[in-house]
Amino acid sequence: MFEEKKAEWLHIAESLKPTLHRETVRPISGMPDHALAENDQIVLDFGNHFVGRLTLKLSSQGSHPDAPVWLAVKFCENARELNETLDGYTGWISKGWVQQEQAHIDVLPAVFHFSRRYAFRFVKIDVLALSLRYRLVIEDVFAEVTTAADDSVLCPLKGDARDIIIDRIALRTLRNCMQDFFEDGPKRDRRLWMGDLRLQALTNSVTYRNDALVRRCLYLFAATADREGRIAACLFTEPRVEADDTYMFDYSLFFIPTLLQYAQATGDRTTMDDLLPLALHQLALAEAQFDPETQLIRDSDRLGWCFVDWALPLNKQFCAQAIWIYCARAALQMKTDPLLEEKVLLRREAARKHWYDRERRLFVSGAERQISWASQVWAVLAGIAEGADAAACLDAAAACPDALPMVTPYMMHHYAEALCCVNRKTQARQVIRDYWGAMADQGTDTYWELFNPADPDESPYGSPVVNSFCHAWSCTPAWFLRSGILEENAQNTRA
Ligand code: RAM
Repeated sequence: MFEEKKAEWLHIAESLKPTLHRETVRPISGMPDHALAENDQIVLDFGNHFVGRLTLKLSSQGSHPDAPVWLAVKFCENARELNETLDGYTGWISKGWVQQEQAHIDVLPAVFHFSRRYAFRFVKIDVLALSLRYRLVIEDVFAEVTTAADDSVLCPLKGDARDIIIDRIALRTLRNCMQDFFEDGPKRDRRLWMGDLRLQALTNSVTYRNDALVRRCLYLFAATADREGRIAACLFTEPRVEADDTYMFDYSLFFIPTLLQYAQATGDRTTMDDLLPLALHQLALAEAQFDPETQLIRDSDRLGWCFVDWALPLNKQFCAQAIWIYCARAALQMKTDPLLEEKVLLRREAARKHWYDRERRLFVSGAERQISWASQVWAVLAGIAEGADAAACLDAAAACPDALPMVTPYMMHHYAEALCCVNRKTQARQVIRDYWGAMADQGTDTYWELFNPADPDESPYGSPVVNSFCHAWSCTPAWFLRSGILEENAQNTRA
């Protein structure tokens, strides 16, 4: 499907590759004022989170160096990573993501460039070996850092001091994920993920306004749809543009609201019209997942069949139905379709009939009738819960100690947005101040992939050493604070 369009779509995507803004930055503290001996350690602080490549300018003191310099260099997004080690690592994703390497430098003086790009605020250098006859002089350390975001287009946020801090960190998060495309995290996975793109594009629309980058990413996804026309959950751009062989029910469908959002933010109808058939095709592909009798989505035990949140025990059946409805509604905003409209109503009713627990006033999911926060949030966002029921299901989750909690800033975004939908603006603001504010209170420059205030070691990967601490999907406080959605009289829903 769409095979004849893909070369052209790829061409458009590549023509929109950004010219990155480059800057040279130096540490604000930690530069040694003396020559280093074997086993010495320094920690350089660059004063903010950056993405780029490091250079060391080195020389020696004493006799002519008669042995190589052997250094261990660790790049850390935040201070907690400085003391983490890989000893006993049992996580299930590659420890290759941990930002550390060793270097041997045979000849001094030397200008040593690290070829790999890193995401960091701190750089820790351990002198593993010199010889007794000379010492190492660190003459200069600098990094060439990059972003596709133009800081000069930003307007300062006015108002509450805490909100200003929360916004600043959100902007930094988005900015540093904006490279050749919208990366999910510049430490890890450095990939274009649909779920992350949707929230990045949203925040970009009220901040950096790099609409061309959003358009590029839409075309990258379009160009890499598989033979059936299914959009992948994520894609690589190196060594060539290629979809990952990972497909998620929700991430494929989110191409639809991401396209709508882009069209609404830019008024670019040409792109919308060009990509709309592919967007609508995602709904057609999703049909196979529905039971035509009940109009309910079939559950699946395939790990990651539908993402929703990084909570492994979460049953996704209800959320998947809600996300289908949410995306179908976004499609209807781009193209009228009476049949689709009817299907939305049927599936909404089916969801209410099978999964609404009238006594408790909340939605359950799966054969075990699991109660989760995620189900209530998506019930609201999809309009399955309406009127007084909508706020009631969010309250019911809060009142139910067994409700499966939310894990990621990604899910918390949806919760705050659901609160706006039910006109709980003050509460939404408080969620942002409490949740993202708690990360800010820890002195972070960028927001994280995972944050559980009750468990700082929370990681879906088995160890926090591979967590990403500048993660795209947590940049949305800047959208909440700048779009006006938190204002009492603002429109409560969007695609
Ligand atoms: C992780 C990444 C990414 C996310 C996927 C589903 O691998 O953090 O951001 O979208 O999960």
